[in-house]
Amino acid sequence: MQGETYFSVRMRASQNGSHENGGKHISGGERLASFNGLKDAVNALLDKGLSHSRGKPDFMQVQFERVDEPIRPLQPLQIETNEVCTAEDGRVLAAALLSKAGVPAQSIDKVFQEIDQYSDVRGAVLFDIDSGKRIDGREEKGVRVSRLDWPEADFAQWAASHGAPLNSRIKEALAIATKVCRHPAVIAELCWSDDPDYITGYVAGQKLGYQRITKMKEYGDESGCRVFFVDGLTDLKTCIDDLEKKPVLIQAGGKRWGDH
Ligand code: PML
Ligand code: MG
Repeated sequence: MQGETYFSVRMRASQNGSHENGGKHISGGERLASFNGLKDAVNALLDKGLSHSRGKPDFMQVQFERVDEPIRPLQPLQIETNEVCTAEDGRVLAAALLSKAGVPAQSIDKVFQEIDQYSDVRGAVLFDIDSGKRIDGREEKGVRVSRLDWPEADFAQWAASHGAPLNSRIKEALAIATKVCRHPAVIAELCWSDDPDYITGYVAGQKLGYQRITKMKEYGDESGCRVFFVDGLTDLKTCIDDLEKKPVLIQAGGKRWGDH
């Protein structure tokens, strides 16, 4: 993506004070926008943070900054939806899919044992399958995948042609999974929402695609997770930097972003 200047726009909202002062995480969001699109992006993120099932925020930060690196266009991962009846079935299926993606059984078991601790992490946990340990060292902050977006018109076309709901949650989650699974050190991602009214989660991998699982927890439960399984990581700082800062735009159709 060349020519126009783009900006990374980020929002985070919490309750009972800011995140760093122990507030409860309510919502976060990321966009990439041209200068003319900044107002819409900021307004969309403001709306997202203000109308959330996790509660009303009393702290919000919305910031934007110019992106100097070229933006990489990526095709979204293939999507599939797996219907399950119970959260237990969902987690068993998630474990099988992680195994199919190449995550060893010991790492899968360890992550599911530690999953309650991971629900306090605002971003993602980086779990190394060699050492069988969490390695990001970011405590409650975790790794915040940023600088990514999927333009609405392209997403709408993609959703119509894949029979997928026109839902910004899917758009955002599939964009994250696509960016993260493209990283050479990432084997797979496991995620489900921390929102009490949303129980679908997914396992994703570059070959596996984006495998939605319709029930990963019970309604009312506010614990979610996002875990990136990594292998052969030689430089942790660069990997975190890539996930957080390398700009990516999801583009399912042939049209260049910015074309009209
Ligand atoms: C989230 O809401 O934070 C994650 C949502 C994951 C599942 C999205 C989907 O339905 O595919
Ligand atoms: Mg959430």
